[in-house]
Amino acid sequence: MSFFFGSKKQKPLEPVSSSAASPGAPLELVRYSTATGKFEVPNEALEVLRSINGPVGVVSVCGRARQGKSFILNQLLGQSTGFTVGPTHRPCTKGLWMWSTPVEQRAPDGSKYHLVLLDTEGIDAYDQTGQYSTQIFSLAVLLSSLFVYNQMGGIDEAALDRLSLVTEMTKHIRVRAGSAGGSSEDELSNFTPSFMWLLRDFYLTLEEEGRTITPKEYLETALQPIRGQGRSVEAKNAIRESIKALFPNRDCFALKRPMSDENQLSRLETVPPSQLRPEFREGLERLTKLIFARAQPKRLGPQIISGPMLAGLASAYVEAINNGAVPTISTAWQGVAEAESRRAADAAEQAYRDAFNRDISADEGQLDAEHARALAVAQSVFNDKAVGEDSVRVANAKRFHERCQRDFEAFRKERLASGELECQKLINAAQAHLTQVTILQGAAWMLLTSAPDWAAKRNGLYRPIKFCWAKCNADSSYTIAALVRSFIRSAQSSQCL
Ligand SMILES: Nc1nc2c(ncn2[C@@H]2O[C@H](COP(=O)(O)OP(=O)(O)O)[C@@H](O)[C@H]2O)c(=O)[nH]1
Ligand SMILES: [Mg+2]
Repeated sequence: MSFFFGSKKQKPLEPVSSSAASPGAPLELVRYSTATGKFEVPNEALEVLRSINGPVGVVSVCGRARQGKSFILNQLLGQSTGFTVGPTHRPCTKGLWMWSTPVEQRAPDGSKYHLVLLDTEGIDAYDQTGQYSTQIFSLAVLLSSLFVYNQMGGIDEAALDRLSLVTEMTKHIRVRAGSAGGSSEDELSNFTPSFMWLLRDFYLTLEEEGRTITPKEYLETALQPIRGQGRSVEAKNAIRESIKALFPNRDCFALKRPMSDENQLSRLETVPPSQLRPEFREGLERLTKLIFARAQPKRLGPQIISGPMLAGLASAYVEAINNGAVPTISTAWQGVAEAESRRAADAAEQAYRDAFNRDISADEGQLDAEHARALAVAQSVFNDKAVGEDSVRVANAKRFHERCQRDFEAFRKERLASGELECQKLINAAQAHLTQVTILQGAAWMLLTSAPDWAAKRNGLYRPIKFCWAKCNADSSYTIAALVRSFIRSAQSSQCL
């Protein structure tokens, strides 16, 4: 599979803009039907994703319920109401939700890309089984380019233990079909998003041995293996290793408590931003910049993912889970590549039709040249859009070439036939013209030679003769009567008659 072995390290895109208030609404991307026990990807969300042409990044915020995930996403969107923020203990986000209007970003090179923001159901919501949480978590990881893991407070043993879901997840995702169980963390890490551990209501001073440390250093310290022996220590270290192996590109950010007043904390979405603590506002501003800078377009290996590809991946992963299978990245990608290459072939065929000049003359050489020109236009459209392995591309390129060739053959046949007809009509018209001219010339000659004193007036009649001669050569609709009239008029004006 060609995309698997490309280098993962790419020059990061640094967006130059962050979001202003973004109009739109929350839209269900992955819904769980309790009636069927299956996940669904509603069409409305798929259509929004399919409409995003070009690279797309995905920021998902995951973590326990009621810890301000939706609130922080709304802050990223620059609005107080957006994703539902709930004041009660009951979780209000089920499944995966996306913001209906992807946020437009611009890379330093001027190219545009879009960011999709994903809100996820709390992974420990009271009515879930462990497997369900892992599936939600896995889907968010598989679909994002930046995975924000949100939690209250610092990174302690309990917090790390909660992320044992990551180890679970590796059993629920496979890179390649055929490998029994899950894939190794190292192998999976080629496809995992950037990871940001977001700490909320963080009040600790980040210091180590008298030195101020960054949140990233704090995270790395927490991920150091702990000393000791026994199963419990091994399990704790296994979680640390899993996180490190799966998320080689990781960071941490600590946000202060937004307000001191407990009552207002539970309804933050109604509090005007100016009333939030200045240290929280300052942190929020830095966090927003950091998230938008880190949320690069999603990639699978060297392949940059577009909106339609993301829609295809979401459907493929959900379908695999519904079939009781482990979502397999290569299989999902293969399906997407096939669908995309088919779309590319259709687009190329349309481009051929649009480019082909049907007013071309019925000349074999010119027809062939026009076919080659339109085919080159179509090929470049295909090259731009087709993705995936060579075999998939070649098969679809062949399909559109054959269809264009068929189109061309039909057009050539029709054009040559109509060309022949046109030629016949021209020949007939020319023949009719010649006959008429011959008749007129004969009539003109008779007219002249029957004029009185023809020989005497020959010189004076020269101009009218020339005039009438030219007229009947040029215009086959010229009648003998008109010829006579124009000869007489011309001769009278030169006073020959
Ligand atoms: N203490 C505290 N509460 C917050 C914070 N952000 C939001 N909340 C409150 O936490 C509750 C749950 O917020 P919500 O965004 O719905 O949490 P979610 O379930 O994780 O999406 C709401 O009452 C918010 O007002 C925060 O940074 N700190
Ligand atoms: Mg929520």
